[in-house]
Amino acid sequence: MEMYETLGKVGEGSYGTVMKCKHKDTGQIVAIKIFYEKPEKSVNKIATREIKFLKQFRHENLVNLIEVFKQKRKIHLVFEFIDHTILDELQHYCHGLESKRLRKYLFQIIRAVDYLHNNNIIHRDIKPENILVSQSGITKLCDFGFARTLAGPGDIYTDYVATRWYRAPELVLKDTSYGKPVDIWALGCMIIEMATGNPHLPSSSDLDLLHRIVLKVGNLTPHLQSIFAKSPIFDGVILPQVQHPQNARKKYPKLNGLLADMVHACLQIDPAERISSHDLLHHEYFTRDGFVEKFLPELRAKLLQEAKLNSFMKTKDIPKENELMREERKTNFNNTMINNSHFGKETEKEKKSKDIRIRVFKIKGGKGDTSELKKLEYESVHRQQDAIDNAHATCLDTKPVIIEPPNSVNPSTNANGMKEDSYAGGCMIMPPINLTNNLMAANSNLNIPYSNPRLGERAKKKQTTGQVISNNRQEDTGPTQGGDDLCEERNLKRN
Ligand code: 38R
Repeated sequence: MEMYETLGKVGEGSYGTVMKCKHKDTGQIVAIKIFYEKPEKSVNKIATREIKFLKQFRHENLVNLIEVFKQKRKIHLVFEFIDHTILDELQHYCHGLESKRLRKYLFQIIRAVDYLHNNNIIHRDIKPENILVSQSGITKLCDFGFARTLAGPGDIYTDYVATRWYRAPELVLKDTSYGKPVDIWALGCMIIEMATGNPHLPSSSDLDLLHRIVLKVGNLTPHLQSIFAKSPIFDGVILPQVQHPQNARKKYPKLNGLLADMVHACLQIDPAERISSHDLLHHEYFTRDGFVEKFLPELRAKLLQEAKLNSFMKTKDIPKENELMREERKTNFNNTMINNSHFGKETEKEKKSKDIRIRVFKIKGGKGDTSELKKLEYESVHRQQDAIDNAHATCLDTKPVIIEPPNSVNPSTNANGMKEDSYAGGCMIMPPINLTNNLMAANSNLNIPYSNPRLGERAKKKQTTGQVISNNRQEDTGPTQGGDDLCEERNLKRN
């Protein structure tokens, strides 16, 4: 941490805090996720799970892990810093995102989900807070603390609690055989929110959520209904039977027709009937008017530009990185393409600075929580640019880069394979990954008014860098808010 200057806090959750920091030597701006040091295993479990996923998977629409270290017994994950989140944009554009921008974001978000699903990973906490957006409009899925490999036949998932508003009915009812469709449901909820500015199923308890699902989406399937009837949590509660329009466009009249079709395909009560990420990517919403053909080269160009900009900013002897930073702040939300043509050719030094290294620190005194960190060492060094290039080459079908330890034994390590010196080496290039948290109990009653936690967040979040942003949208933090008033309310708070 001595190597970094702290610029401020950008996030806080049950896992710990996220700080925006600047590397003292290179000037690189990073986001450091600092996990709480907790006697309970849960935080370390989330951290090691996140590291494990980040180690294995790399994609241009997943956030990149730069390094991992432990200091004062706390696990630190150092990520590339990405400008803002979708939630920030929704707070800015309170009636939803403009349709062209929306389509570009959704395409990238679904690409990331498709990549995970192709690798049998479910994210389990897709929500606006977990989608980062760069200034040039590249989106990156983050927070892999809840991500997990798909269970095999007969395997049962252990309990976890995703953010309530985006939770699929089978999760609320604790059906143990859920899978990829839970991410598709969350996507459906998030798409509506991104298009309209209003969360689709804001809810204050599990029962409240189920009630809203039945009112706004559809009646439970017989299987889910039988779990509901047997559940002691919902003892004596009867859910209404509701008639819903069969037609997607009637059901979601505020959405563009093709987007309504897509959302309808995501928000099916029966998980087996939900659309797959693959079919989403090939949905007419994206294929119409040559969008994919036009957007893929644009995305590729943006990625290259950002890679160049990164290496440019990391090169300490390039003058006035601060001007770039200032520019970065000025163009916040502008989403304009950065013109990089003046950057010229990369030097070898610049190229080198693209390597992402995992520095494994010697861990003293930690008990039982270090095994995953230890495994991080002996990883070979890859070039990030290579990964970017590979990703470009395969575009819609990027395969994960699994980083295998080389066979040779590094003489500077101890018996456990741990580096004796911090910063001694143990470098590797990292892929991206993510996860989130949100452990709220589920008791409730239908009459608990829903309050919009965003208002609480907004009150905490200030315009300048380095202010607290709470991402917990499950908290009941204030007075009842109704859908369309939220925007006005938010703007009143803003002004
Ligand atoms: C920002 C910008 C503004 N707010 N994050 C992803 C890492 C990251 C975050 N890289 N760049 C950012 N940029 C941990 C925020 N807030 C934020 C976003 C996501 C806070 C927490 C999380 C969830 C992963 C997590 C930092 N983890």
